[in-house]
This record gives sequence, structure tokens and C-alpha cells, in this order.
Amino acid sequence: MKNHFIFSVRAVIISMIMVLYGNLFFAQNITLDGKTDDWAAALNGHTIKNFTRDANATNDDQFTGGSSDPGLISSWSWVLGNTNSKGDISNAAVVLIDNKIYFAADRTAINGDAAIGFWFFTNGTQKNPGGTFSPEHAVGDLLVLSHFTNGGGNVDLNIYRWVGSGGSDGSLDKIGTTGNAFVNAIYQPTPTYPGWSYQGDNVPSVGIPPANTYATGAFFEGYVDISPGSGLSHFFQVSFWKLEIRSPLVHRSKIL
Ligand SMILES: [Ca+2]
Ligand SMILES: [Ca+2]
Ligand SMILES: [Ca+2]
Repeated sequence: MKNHFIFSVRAVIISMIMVLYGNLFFAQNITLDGKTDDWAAALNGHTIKNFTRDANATNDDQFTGGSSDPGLISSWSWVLGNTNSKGDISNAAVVLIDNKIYFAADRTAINGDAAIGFWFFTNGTQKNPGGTFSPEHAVGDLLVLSHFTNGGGNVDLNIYRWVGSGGSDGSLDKIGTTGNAFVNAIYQPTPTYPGWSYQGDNVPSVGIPPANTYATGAFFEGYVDISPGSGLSHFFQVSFWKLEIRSPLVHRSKIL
């Protein structure tokens, strides 16, 4: 009887552990490893998110030359055009998980390194019909700059906060640099998520990748921690829920 009781307790404990691990498993976290297999579950499992399938052809919205990161929103403009494949994003995703903003994107051509940037707007800045953007920046808008590296692996994130003037870079103030980003170091399938599709360009060193397959250096994932104590928690106090989590402004993904 005693042994039976012990086994029962063990069973309960094991069940509790499984529940705990089950909850962790079903929390659908993103692992920064350059692998794509966590993104579909994360997007399906969380409510604050956005996925955008950006165009690849002549109807691809893109920034015009004067639309710089330190510039005012009123100086930004966009047009429809044929994006250079080196700067052509096909898919972009953002999801909020446990006070972390996770983001992912891809590039069509993998030759060489390329910069990428994500803007998160406090007041929901977005593009307007006719080629303009509004509303203007608010103090606290968040800019994350990083890069695709040709061979894949861990990459740095440079985090900036819009301050208007007097920042480390004028209108932008550099908050810090983290290693919280990764570019795929091995071939990866696209996540099995509605609308997520991809065709890489021919690159002499590797040829044309199969459909819906990322060659090394084509897929980027990272996160910014905005939890209390992170130094970025003020983003919570400026209507975080209105940040453009819903619209990562794919066309702003600045690949140079
Ligand atoms: Ca991953
Ligand atoms: Ca595109
Ligand atoms: Ca676009």
C-alpha cells in the first residue's frame, strides 16, 4: 500500500512536470538558431503578431532614396517598382512572446552581406496611398538594425530609440547592441504557415535553391527584450499595443 502510494505521488509529480513542460512546449517560443521550424507554431500560438508576404515583382512597394532612418517621417516616400533581388524581402513576421518582440525576414539573393532594419512605431506610422507616410515619429519609436551574413550564424542587433534630437546619432539614440539575432547557417524550409512562400534567386556559388527553401544566409531571426529592467520597458508605457507589431513595414526593411 505504501509503495502504491509512493508510486501514485510519483505519478502525480511526473504528471505535473509533464504539464509544466507541456506548457513550456505549447508556449511556442522562438529559438534563435537560424532554423525556421518554430515560426509557424509561434505565429499560431500568440495573438500580438503580424505576418506579411511582400511582393517580388514590379508591384513591390519600396522606399525612395531619400527615406533615411534618421529622417522625419514626412521626408519618407515610397513607390511601386521592381526591387533589386539583393534587397528583395519576400516574407516578414513579428510576434510578441513574454515581453520580447521577435522578428524574422528573408532576402531573395544571398550574395554578400546585407543590412536589415525593423521599425516599430509608437503611434502606428504607416504608408499612405500616394507615396507618403504618417503620422510623424514619436519619441520612443524603436529601430533595430542588423545584417544578413553570407555564411550564417550569430549576428549583432543595434537598437535605437527615436528621440528627435540630441541622441547618439542625432535624431536616433543608440540604446545598445545585443547578440540576439541569427542567420540560417544551413538550408531551411520555409515555415508551414499560410501565405509564407519563397523562391531564391540564382547565385553562382550555390545555384537556384528549390522552391520554399532558404539557402544559407537567406533567413534572419532576432528579438528585442522589452521587459521591465531591460532598459526598454518604457516602450510599454507608450501604448505598446499600438506599436506596429501588426505592420512591420516590410518595405522599410532596409537592405543596402
Ligand atoms: Ca528559430
Ligand atoms: Ca519584396
Ligand atoms: Ca515591398
